[in-house]
Amino acid sequence: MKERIEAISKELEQLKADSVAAAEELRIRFLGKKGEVTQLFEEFRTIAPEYKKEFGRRLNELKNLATARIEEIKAAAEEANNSASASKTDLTVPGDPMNLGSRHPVSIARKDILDIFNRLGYTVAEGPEIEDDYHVFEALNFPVDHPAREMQDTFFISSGINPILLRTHTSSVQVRSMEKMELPIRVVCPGRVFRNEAISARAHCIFHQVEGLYIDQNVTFADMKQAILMFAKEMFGPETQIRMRPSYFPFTEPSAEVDVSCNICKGKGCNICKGTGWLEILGCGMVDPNVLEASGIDSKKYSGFAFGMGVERIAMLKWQVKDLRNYFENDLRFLKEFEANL
Ligand code: 2U9
Repeated sequence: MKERIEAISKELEQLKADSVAAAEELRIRFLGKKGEVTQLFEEFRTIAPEYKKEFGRRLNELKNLATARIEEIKAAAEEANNSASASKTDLTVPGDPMNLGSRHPVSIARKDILDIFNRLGYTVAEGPEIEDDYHVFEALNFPVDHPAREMQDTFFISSGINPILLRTHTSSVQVRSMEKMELPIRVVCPGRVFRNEAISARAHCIFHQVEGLYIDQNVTFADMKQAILMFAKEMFGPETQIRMRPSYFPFTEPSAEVDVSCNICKGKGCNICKGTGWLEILGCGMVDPNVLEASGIDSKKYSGFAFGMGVERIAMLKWQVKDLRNYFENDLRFLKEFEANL
């Protein structure tokens, strides 16, 4: 009996079945009414009592092994059967449409802006959204009583000599670039900015900017005008013209606001440009000597220009988005409009 138990165990280890029916046949062969294992249980009745304990244990082990192995073989056969029927699937049936995501218009505009300045030799610099008063206001020549420094305009995190706040512009990143980079400097600084404003179709308390800074010897207003003209043509089309209007910022002198010719009506006047033929896209100016000196740059030897733009605004003008709030609502009907711009 011992030899038979061992032989059946060995055979069970090596068994295979190529169908569920073959697995069932194996079950009958070993565990059926007249099966090999069942037979051994019959013979067990006749063995001498002193062997009963040992063979009882061995026989139960054999039965458990046979049951487990045949279950395993059956499951494997079922699995093989399923994948064989899967391969009979009609591969010509059209697939279910897949919902592809798309880039957010603000991301697309940000990338387009950075790519253009990258081709002009500008590298990208980023910095913290939580900043100190020094890098956001003090180093940028903001007078102590400037309204931007008031609670109504800026989100403060702490008070004191050099309060911590949410940056209101990415100019702080250019200040940090001036502190650590070697001259000449040519950087563009993209990022989120925060202003304590009521939300409307044209303003939001969080928005995105790209600012730029170029500092070298003999940098002139004409260089700035040329860089901005190049940017405008690349962004809004080769026919685009620019005009500059005098303006004021604490950190630049002289300063200007830049308009592009309206590419909807080609300058004739329409409801997008409110009949003027022009659309404001950015502010710019020659870096104020006080700003250069605050970061340890000799303003007698070096000069530079800077510019700043709102990314949401650029994207509104490029794709005629009427309400800024669309950018923050994540309505798929709006976002899907930009699928083609990946
Ligand atoms: C340094 C020196 C000068 C950055 C500049 C502007 C003009 C400007 C606004 C446009 C719309 C911000 O998003 S907006 O509200 N920006 O008009 N920004 S010049 O000037 C700098 C920056 C850093 C060290």
